[in-house]
Amino acid sequence: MNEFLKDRRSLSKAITLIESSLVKDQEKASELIEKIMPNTGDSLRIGISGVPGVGKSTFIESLGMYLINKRHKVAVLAVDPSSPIHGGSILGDKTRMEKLSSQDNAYIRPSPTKGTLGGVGKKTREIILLCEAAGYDIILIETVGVGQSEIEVHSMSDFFLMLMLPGAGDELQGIKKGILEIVDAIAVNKAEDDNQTQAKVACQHYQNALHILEHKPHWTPPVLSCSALKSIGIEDIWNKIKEFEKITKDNGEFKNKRLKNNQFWFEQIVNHKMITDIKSLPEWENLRTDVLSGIITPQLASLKLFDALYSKKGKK
Ligand SMILES: Nc1nc2c(ncn2[C@@H]2O[C@H](COP(=O)(O)OP(=O)(O)O)[C@@H](O)[C@H]2O)c(=O)[nH]1
Ligand SMILES: [Mg+2]
Repeated sequence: MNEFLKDRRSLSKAITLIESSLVKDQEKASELIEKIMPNTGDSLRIGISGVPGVGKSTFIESLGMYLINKRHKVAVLAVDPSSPIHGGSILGDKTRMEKLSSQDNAYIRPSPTKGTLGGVGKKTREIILLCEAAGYDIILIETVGVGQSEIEVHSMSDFFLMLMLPGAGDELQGIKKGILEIVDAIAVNKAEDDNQTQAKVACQHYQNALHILEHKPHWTPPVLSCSALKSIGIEDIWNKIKEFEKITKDNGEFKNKRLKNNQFWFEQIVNHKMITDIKSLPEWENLRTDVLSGIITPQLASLKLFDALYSKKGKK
């Protein structure tokens, strides 16, 4: 653990630095990341997704408390693509995680209110590293199951859990086919009292749906049910996560996935830098205007733009 990150206040300050868009802060942030690198990587990163209202925050409160009682240090990152527009779910998250947020061994960082890229806080990966350097051994990343954010969160997790609602009929409508291909487990939440029969039906549906897909030979994603509100079924889900961790660590998949995630991250950084560089060229706005007025075709405009980019680079 990095000593200077040992309390939550210093961790928060470091995260604020990482999230800053000021150039001078960004340089400091890069230095900080380099410095903590040797103390990172030693955690289990768990992505948790599902439609708004499925119970993600409540589930995290329940699983988080379970883990705290098992002497883990738990960091929670909420990644919410809607936050820049709607003001985010910070209030919701904090009230749903009341018990957890008062624990010394828990750290809850709500989603940033600005500067998100592709729906997900673009600094989430760095924040994960900071939390690890601060000694958190379980990282829970909550994301709303809309748009690109699941893919992004999947690309920074070791284990990807999808929460579902009980109920017959339309189970598969809320879930895109691609998502079933990347889940490591599905949990049907709110499976208590009168909901139990419907939860069983939903479990069966997802089991069938997953059965059709080809999964990796060493792991068939299990479908479980739970009640985050009543803390039922949480231990079974945790045991499955641990089983997955053991299997994938033994066969090398765990490490492979992290390396693949790094490759994805690298590509994202390059894409982002490329776009920023291009859009900061003076030609960008001019050519956009020209395309809008119809005096140049999009194809020709893009060629001119890249010419401008590369000739600028050549001159450097
Ligand atoms: N009955 C029941 N309600 C739940 C359960 N988990 C969450 N809820 C409720 O569902 C609503 C949305 O929960 P929340 O955790 O904010 O969902 P999120 O949007 O996915 O983070 C809240 O009113 C919760 O109290 C559960 O296991 N059973
Ligand atoms: Mg939530």
